[in-house]
Amino acid sequence: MELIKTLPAVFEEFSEQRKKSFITALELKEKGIPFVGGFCTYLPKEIPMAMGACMVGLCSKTGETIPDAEKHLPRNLCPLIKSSYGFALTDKCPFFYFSDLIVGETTCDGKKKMYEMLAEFKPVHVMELPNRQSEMGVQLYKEEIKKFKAVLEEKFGVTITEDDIRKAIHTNNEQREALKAFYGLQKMDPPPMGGLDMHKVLDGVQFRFDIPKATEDIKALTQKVLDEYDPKKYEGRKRILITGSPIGCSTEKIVNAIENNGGVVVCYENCGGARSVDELVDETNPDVYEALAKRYINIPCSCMSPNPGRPVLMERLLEEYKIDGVIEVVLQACHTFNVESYTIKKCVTEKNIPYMFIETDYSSTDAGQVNTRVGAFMEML
Ligand code: BJ8
Repeated sequence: MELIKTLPAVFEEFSEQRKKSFITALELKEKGIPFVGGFCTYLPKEIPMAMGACMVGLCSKTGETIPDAEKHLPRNLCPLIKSSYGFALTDKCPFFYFSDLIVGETTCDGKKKMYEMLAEFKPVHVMELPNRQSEMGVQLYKEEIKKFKAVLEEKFGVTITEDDIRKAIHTNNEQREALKAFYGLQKMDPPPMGGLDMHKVLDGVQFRFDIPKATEDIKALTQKVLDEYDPKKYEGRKRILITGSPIGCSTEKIVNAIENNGGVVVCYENCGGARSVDELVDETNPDVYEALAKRYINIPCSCMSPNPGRPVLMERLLEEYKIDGVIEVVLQACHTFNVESYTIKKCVTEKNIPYMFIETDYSSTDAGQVNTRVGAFMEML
């Protein structure tokens, strides 16, 4: 990344990353580099990366293929699931096409059933993720991670050593540290950037295949944001934390509603933000599989039952980012986050911080309504 570029141009570059990476992916495929596609933060990406494969996220973020998906799937299903399936069905997403193997995981019911259907026309391996963060859960997931390694070794005719895994853990930990330092800039008061710019980076980095280079670019960007800090830009704005389901293309709709009404998004607790980045893999644990299992099963997603880590993370973020208001955004038919919103609301309001719940989907039909509701919420702060 050339640092001569302006800050908006650098943010835009991250935003364009997904599209740009189609060409890079094609070049890498032509060189014989395997591609492994995934849907979830619980997927231990260090295992495919340890064999030199590229990991790519397949969670779709636009509603474009939902009508195709609804030919097979019920209409009243989470848009993330429908749209991801739709992209696979229509082969409109090059990453589905490039993926030599698609890896699912037993998180929510809708996804689990979708994987069964996906396996009828794509090569799919499903990891059995225990839904309980217990010692037994860690042991079960450790065995699943070993099984995943064996599946990759057999499919690609390679051997994945513990040393390879250790290196991949280190590389990814370095990137997690860099990302945390980047989004941690928003602890500043006033914050140095808007929520959409922060999102462009967090989202775009998932489509960078050269992890060390991407990490260097994030570090350089962090420094650049600091160097160009203008406290006046977001002065006096209410500091908002977004939590809930991963919201894909709805991010723009929600963040615009917040930032056009006197707020600024300073923290994302959802996947793509702190939930998926916050914890590192313990590099001192001599058992790499156990280190991975512990780190991944600890992710505080609502598919865990119970899920004590989410209120703990939330309380820490509320304090560190000096949050004035929390907006929970849940995708239509996402039952686990919908039910858990009761606990999250309680955790937030007990700290005397206002909380708002929005249920939405990938369409823009509710943009006006969202804007009105968010506007009223912001006025109340
Ligand atoms: S770790 S948040 S990426 S499961 S698909 S649960 S929106 S109904 S995506 Fe997720 Fe992994 Fe958890 Fe993160 Fe709801 Fe839709 Fe299910 Fe979803």
